[in-house]
Amino acid sequence: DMTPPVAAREHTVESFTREFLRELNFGRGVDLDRASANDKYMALARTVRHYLMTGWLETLRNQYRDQAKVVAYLSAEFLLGRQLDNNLLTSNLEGIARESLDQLGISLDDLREVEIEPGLGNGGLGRLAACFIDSLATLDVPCIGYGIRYEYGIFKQAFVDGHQVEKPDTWLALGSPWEFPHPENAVTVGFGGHVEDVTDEDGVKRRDWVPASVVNGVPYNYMVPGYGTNRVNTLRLWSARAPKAFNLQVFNEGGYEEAVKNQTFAENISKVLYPEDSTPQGKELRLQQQYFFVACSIADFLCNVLPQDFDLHRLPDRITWQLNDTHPVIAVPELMRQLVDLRGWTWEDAWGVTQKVFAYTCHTLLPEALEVWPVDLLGKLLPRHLEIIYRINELFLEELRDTYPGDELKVRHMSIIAEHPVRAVRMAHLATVAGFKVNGVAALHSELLRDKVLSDFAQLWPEKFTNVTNGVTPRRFVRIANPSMSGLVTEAIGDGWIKDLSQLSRLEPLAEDAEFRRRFRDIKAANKVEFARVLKERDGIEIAGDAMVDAMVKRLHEYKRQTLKLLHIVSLYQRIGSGALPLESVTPRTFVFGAKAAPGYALAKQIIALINAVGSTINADASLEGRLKVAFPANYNVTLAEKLIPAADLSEQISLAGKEASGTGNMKFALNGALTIGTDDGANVEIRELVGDENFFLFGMSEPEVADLEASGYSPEAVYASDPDLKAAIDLISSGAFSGGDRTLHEPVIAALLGEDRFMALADFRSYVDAQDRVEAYYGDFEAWSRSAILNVARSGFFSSDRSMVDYMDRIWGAKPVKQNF
Ligand code: 26M
Repeated sequence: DMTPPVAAREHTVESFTREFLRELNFGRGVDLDRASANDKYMALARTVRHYLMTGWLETLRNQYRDQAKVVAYLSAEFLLGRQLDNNLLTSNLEGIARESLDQLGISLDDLREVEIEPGLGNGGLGRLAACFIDSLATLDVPCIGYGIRYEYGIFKQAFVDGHQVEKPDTWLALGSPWEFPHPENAVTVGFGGHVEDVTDEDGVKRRDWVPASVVNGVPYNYMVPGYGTNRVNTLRLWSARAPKAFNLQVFNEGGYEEAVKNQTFAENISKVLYPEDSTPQGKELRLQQQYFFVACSIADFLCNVLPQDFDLHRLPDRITWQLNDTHPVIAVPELMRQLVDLRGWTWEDAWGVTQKVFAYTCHTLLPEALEVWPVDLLGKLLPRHLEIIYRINELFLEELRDTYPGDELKVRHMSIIAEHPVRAVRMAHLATVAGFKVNGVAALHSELLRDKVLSDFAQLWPEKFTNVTNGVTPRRFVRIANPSMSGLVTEAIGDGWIKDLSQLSRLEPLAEDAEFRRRFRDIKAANKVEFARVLKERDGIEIAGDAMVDAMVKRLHEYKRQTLKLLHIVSLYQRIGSGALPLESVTPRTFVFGAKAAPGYALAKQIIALINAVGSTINADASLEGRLKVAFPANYNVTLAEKLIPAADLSEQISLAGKEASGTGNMKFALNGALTIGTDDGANVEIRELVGDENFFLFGMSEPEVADLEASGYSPEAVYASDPDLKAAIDLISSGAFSGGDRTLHEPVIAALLGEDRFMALADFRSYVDAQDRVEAYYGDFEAWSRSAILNVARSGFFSSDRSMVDYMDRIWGAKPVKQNF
């Protein structure tokens, strides 16, 4: 009998309490009256996971039985956020757990706060991966997420005198109740060494990689439960360990130092998440991480997930490896090595299969964000893989020269190998050559990929290129984060929207219903009070409970233009101070910022310091009577997002057009009834198209206008000189008004804006301030604003990651849902 102790059906308060106390006593070894908050949280988490176990086991059993096509989502990042709430929702246990804990005198909400979120990602790309696996489970699609179990996730941000300080994220300090380690299934991965020619017994010659060191990958499995289905997929994150046997051998040869070194080498690999999300640093350890998790994942799928006797020629029927950006692209030569070197396949057979199993998602348009690996580094770490890449390139260039005879310039541009400034592998080219599909993450982004960044490839293989607009999971970002609005929506249209977000369109007529608008407003107001409470408790920040909440939350990067929003705030402050703007006419507003800067990105850190400096000055200025507040809570993360987004009125999506691939925060805000002020960039384009011009504040240059201005020569100095408000705002910063009279402190930020202003913040300033004036006027008409807010919700169903997954299935994977019976 394979039935776990708690069957899925057995949902009663009594059985839940029994399980919970068992976990407390036998799992934690404590009595209820002596249990710490962590004990209770752990016992609760383990109780909840029991209820999901039947579905997980069933899913695994069926995977063997059905041999259905599986999506393997390969991603260096999964930014999961807290697990308890999601698992309570999918197991349908929230009500029962609350009542059970109530009876025991425990508050469920207190225990929720104990969980430290797994922050195993930087931002958009990592969070997208988490939304996608949630949606695939909900849609009953077989999927395995493969990634890295970083011991330290994205750093914990603190502010010291307004400057960012990074602290280690010790998310595992108290252990995680959600992971299932399987050291007995460890996979071995090689690094370094050399390649030899060998001839085996049958006289067949092959290349044999002899690594200098080996590392074990220990899989940690996590449940990925679907909502409203009993499917529970798996997220498998790899943790690096030194192999005992290897060390023993070295020890016996007297190499104590060597053995310890290898131990350190091995365990460093999954130690820490790299916090850069836009300019890859080309660090050796990063490449080790990439190869480590990819090699573990491929070996795992070929040897453990597929049946022993599986004919790998049929691999394309069983799997698509979806490459989340170029970070896992080393999987391409790794699969070739598995087939050619380890299984003796011909190059042609192996390449034929390889080209049918990989698909590549690109997440950027910034040239400096495209990963390249110097061949010196790659060849030292993965000598055989470099050979394979060279061979792939050789054959590819041959094909190119056939197609474009005499066009050596084109051949050089398209080559997988760059020659300058150093010889290096262009990972995006490798992914595009090997992948059977390449997709961008929003309509505009995919267009620009096709017509600009990868235009040569799109010309050669037009059918390879496609778009899948990103989405977000409505479970976490609506149902869980905004329970009150969810209740109202469900009362109006039933609860079908949670699994089919297009049903939100049925709310449209209610935008005209005054009573519905009032209730919708009341909920937003209550969410603001709750957000204010959280800010007070979490950060000691005091904000008005009823001011407009104007939020810009995303990684700090020049292209996203946090400086543009800051210039608007400074300009308001300056105009109020000068008497140009009467204080009574200004709507009370809280400007919320949340942003981490990559530790090595000096200018980004200076921008953070400037935002904090402006914030302190404004917040301390009694003459403003509290009408303007700047709230910049440190360490913005998924947990805080779930509190902020439901409270927001205005969503700032103000990147320079043509730079933000998609954005996904924009979708979360719209779905929670915030209006967007934004440029015609990324998924903003699609949001505006769907919600309507009247319900969106568009400003700034369009992408073609940006390109024109770039071509004709852009002078930020000239813009500064010609706009008195802009000049006054910048001069106020330069005067030392926000730095106790120090005129040098914020100089680098000002110099970057007046010097090059690479992302044309000054060029869009006037248009932005005008749009903010429209915001201000519209907000005063609260009935009109509420109508627009409701229409944003009603018309944003498209941005469910469930829809994204259906698009991936149709356009790329050819995978299908596999329903299982309860
Ligand atoms: C690469 C190499 C070495 C170290 C780190 C990296 C790296 C890590 C994360 C590079 C980029 C990373 O993330 C980029 C990212 O988050 N892109 C965003 O992806 C979102 C989902 O598609 C989009 O919505 C955003 O527009 C895009 O900026």
